[in-house]
Amino acid sequence: MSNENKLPDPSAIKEEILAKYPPKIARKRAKSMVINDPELDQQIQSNVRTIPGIITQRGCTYAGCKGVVLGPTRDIVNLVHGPIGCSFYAWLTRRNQTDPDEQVEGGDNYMNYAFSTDMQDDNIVFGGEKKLAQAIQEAYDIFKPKAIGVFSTCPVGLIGDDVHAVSREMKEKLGDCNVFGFSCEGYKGVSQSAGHHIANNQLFRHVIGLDDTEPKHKYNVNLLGEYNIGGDGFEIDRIFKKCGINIICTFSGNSTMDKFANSHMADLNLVMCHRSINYMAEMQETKFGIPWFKVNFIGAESTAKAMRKIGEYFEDDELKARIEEVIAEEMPSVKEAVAKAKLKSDGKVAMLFVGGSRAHHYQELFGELGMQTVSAGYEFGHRDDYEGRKVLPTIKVDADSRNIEEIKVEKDETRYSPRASEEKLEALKEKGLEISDYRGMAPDMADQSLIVDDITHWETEKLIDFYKPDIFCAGIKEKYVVQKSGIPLKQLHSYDYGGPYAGFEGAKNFYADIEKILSTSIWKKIKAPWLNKETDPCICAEYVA
Ligand code: CFM
Repeated sequence: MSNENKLPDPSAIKEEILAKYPPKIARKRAKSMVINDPELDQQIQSNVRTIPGIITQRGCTYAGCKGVVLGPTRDIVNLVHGPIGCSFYAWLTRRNQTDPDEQVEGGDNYMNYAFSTDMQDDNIVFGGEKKLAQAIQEAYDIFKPKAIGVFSTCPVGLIGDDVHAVSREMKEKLGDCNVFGFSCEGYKGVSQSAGHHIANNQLFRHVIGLDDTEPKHKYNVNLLGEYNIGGDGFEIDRIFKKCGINIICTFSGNSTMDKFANSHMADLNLVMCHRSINYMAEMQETKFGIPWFKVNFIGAESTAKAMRKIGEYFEDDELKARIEEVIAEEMPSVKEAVAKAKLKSDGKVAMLFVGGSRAHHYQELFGELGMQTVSAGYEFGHRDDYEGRKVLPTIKVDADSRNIEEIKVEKDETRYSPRASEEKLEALKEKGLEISDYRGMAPDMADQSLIVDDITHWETEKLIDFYKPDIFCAGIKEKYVVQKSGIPLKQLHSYDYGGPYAGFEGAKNFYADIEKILSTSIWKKIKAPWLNKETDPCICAEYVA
C-alpha cells in the first residue's frame, strides 16, 4: 500500500468533534482517535467500555460467541438458552454459507434452524435449568446431532443457571452426543470480542483433538478466522485445491464437528482474522506444536502473497511451482477487471469502519482499485490489531478483560510434535515471513490518516463532512444514515447481497461492485430529511451534566 500521499491534517476536525463532548468523555475519546504516523509507535486506546449514551457500532459477547465463531458450523446444534429475541435476531443474518452436500456422510445442516429455550418470566424467577435440559433432550430426540452447544444470554448469568452442569449431565445421559456450554452472556465483555475468546476456549476444551486420524494429503493446513461470508471460504477452498493443499478445517466457515476434532493434525495454521481466533492458533501451537502465520485473502495481490508464503513454509519446489502456475492462470482476468474498474475508482477515497479485521484487510482491495483509505477503525479490535503483536506484553489487563477466562494450555505429552524446527522457523523469519506475528493495521495506513476505535455516530457524521468520502464501508446499522448524507455505503459485514470478495474471483466481484457504486449519481441527489428544516425540524440534543 502506498503511504506516499500525505492526507489532509485532521487535527482541527478532531478538536471540533471532541469539543462537543463533556471534558471527561472528550479525554477518553481523544485516546481512541489517533492521527496516524506509520513511522511512530502510537498507542490507540481500544477494547475498553463504550461510553453509555453514545451510539456505538458494537455488538455483544453472545453475538461474538454464538453468532461469529460457532454460527457457521453446520452440524452442531447451537442452542440458545435465553429469551427468543436473542435467537430471532441472530437467525442467519450474517450470510455465512455452508455446503452440506460436500460429504456423503455427515451432511447434516442445522444452520437454517433457530434453537432456543424461549425463556419466559417464570424461568427467570424460578430458574431455567430444567427447561434447558428438556430442550437438549428434545433437540437430541429429533435430530440426533453429534454435538449440541449451549449459549448463555444475559438473563442466564443474572439468575445463575449453570449451563455447564446441565451440559455435563446431558452429555452423560445421551452418551453419543457431545454437549458443552458457553458462558457468553451478552454483558460479559465490552464487545463481541470477549465472545470470540470464550468460543475459542470451549472449542479447544471440548472438541479439538478428539480425532487423531492421520490426514491422507501431503500438505495439511487449517484456515483460522474465515467465516465464509458470501462464499469467501468456497473461493479460498478452490484456490487451495488447485494448488494441491488440503484444508483440514476452516474455523469456522463451512466447518463441521469432525473437521474441528481432527484439526490438530495439521502442519500449519493460517490466521485470516487475527482478532477472533488468534487464541486458537496460540493454543494449538502450545499443545500440539503447530506453527502459525498471518494471511490475508482479501485482495488479489494479498492472495498471491499468502499462497507464496505457504509455498515458502513447505519448502517444496514442486508446490512452489504449482502455486506460481495458479497465480499466473488467475491473474490475467484479475488485471483486466481491475483496469476496467479503475477508470471509475482511481484516486477515489474510502472510509472503513468494520469489526476487528476487515477495516485492515479491505484496504488492500481498495488499494488495488487506486483508492485511498483516509480513515478507518475497528469496532472491537485490541491494541495488537492496530499496533501489532509487539505491544501484547504492554497491554494493561483491566477488570473487563480479567473477566474472560484465559485457559492454561500445556504441551500434550504424547501428541506434541513440532511441525517445524526452531532453525527452520528462524530461517523463514529471516526471509521476511512473519511467524506467529501480526503487524497490525496502523503501519499499513497513510501518514495523517485518522484511526478511530469504536467510532461513535457523532464522529461518523463529522468525519463524513470533513473527508467527503466516495464510499463508506460499515454495517447495516450505519447504512441508511450514511446514505441519507449522500454517501454510498457498502456493507463489509454481510456484503449486502454480494460476494464472495476473497481470493481472485472475489477480487473481481469486488471491483465490479465498487465500480457500480461509484458510477451511480443517485446519492448526490438525495437530501437528508433532517436537512429540510421547513418540513422536518432538526432534532438536536444538548448534554446536561
Ligand atoms: Fe473477524 Fe469476521 Fe471481522 Fe469478526 Fe464480525 Fe464478520 Fe466483522 Mo461483522 S470475525 S473481526 S466479529 S473478520 S461478523 S466475518 S464482518 S464484525 S470485521
